[in-house]
This record gives sequence, structure tokens and C-alpha cells, in this order.
Amino acid sequence: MLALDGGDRIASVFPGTHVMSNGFRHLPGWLDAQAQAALLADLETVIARAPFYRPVMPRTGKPFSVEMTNCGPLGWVSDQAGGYRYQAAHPITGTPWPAMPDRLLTLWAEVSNWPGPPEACLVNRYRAGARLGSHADTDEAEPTAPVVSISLGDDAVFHLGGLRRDHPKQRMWLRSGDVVVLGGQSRLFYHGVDKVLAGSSQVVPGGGRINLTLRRVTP
Ligand code: MD6
Ligand code: FE
Repeated sequence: MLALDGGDRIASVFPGTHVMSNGFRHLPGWLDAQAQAALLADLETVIARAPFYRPVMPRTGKPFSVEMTNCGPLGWVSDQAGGYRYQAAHPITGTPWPAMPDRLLTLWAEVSNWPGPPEACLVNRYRAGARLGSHADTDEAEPTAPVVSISLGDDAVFHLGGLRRDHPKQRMWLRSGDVVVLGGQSRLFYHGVDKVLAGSSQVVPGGGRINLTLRRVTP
């Protein structure tokens, strides 16, 4: 009998799904309008307790164009003194990150094929002109677990390269409600957000795009 992995199973019941042999999956429209609104309402609670802030790059101190916050036991942060890392508290307020909404734990369980829950949810907000340069997610001590990403708001051009920065890149649109899974080999592939089409949706309060990435951090 042919063994189906989670991606194949999902693809067979969810048209439009893009499953690559390297473990990358794009699930367009995984969240419908109602589910997106419910998730944004959850995020309002998160943001009220853990406001967006603008991290800076480790070596240069240059600010990111993307604003960030986190929920869950751990959050990803970056500053000039300590570099890229995970920590349990918000770097500005000093208080623990708020709990991860149940809705995110459920989504992770549905798409990750990973036995345990996620430990960190990084929330990226792109207002007009923000982008995210090509990077690989390598700050987690458990790189065999996938990273699951959820897009809300304006349409974005996402690129997926390979294990090296100079590997050819594939580009695709990520739209509100889309879920992306970087699993298997693709987990350590370079990727980034080239541009966001400002005003292409009305989903995010105040405009723009929000991307959530759910991660395992500890082995
Ligand atoms: C973004 N996403 O879509 C940025 N990382 O705004 C990421 O950096 C990302 O989509 C790891 C796995 C999936 C992703
Ligand atoms: Fe990333």
C-alpha cells in the first residue's frame, strides 16, 4: 500500500494545495474569512498584552522594517547586544509572552505532523513598505520540527530558495488565510518576503499584513 504523508492527505482533499517533495507545503485559503476574523480577534488580546515593537539587527543595529511580537512560552527576539535568540519575556515590557491561542494549537495539530505542541509563535506585522530579507530559520534547537506560517491581510510575494543563499528562488503569492509549512528538507531553506501589496485587503486593522510562524524551539 502506498504510504501517504500529511501533505498528500491534505492535497487529496484540499484543491489548490502545493506540495513539494522537499517537504514544503502551501495550503491556499486554509482559513476562511470567518476563521481569519476569529484569529485576528485572538491576536488583539495578544497584542494588548505584548505590543508590537521593532527589533534591530545584531551586528549593525539597523531596525527591521517589520514589527514583531510573540505569544507562547518562548518568543524570538533580536537586538545588538544579544543577537537572535528565544526568550520567555517581551524585551520592552519584561513580562512573559501571552499564551498561544487555542486556535493556533489546533491549526498546528492539523498541519504539522509533529507530536508535541508549538513553543513559540512569532507575529510579524508588515505596514506599507515593509519586507523581510532572505533568511533561513536556524535559531531553533529542534530543526526536524516544521515551521508553520499563517498569512493574514495584504497579499505578499514570498520566495523560497534552497539550503544556500545563492540557490535559485521560486516566488509565490501568499494571501490572507494561506498556510505554509516548511518541513523536511525545506525546513532550513532560505526564504523571505519581497514585497507586500499595500491595500490589497481590508483584513488587518490599520492595514497591512500579519504573518504568524509557529515553531518548536527545544529538542
Ligand atoms: C512571512 N515568513 O511570511 C515570513 N519562516 O512574513 C517566514 O519567515 C517563514 O513563512 C519560516 C517558515 C515559514 C515562513
Ligand atoms: Fe522565516
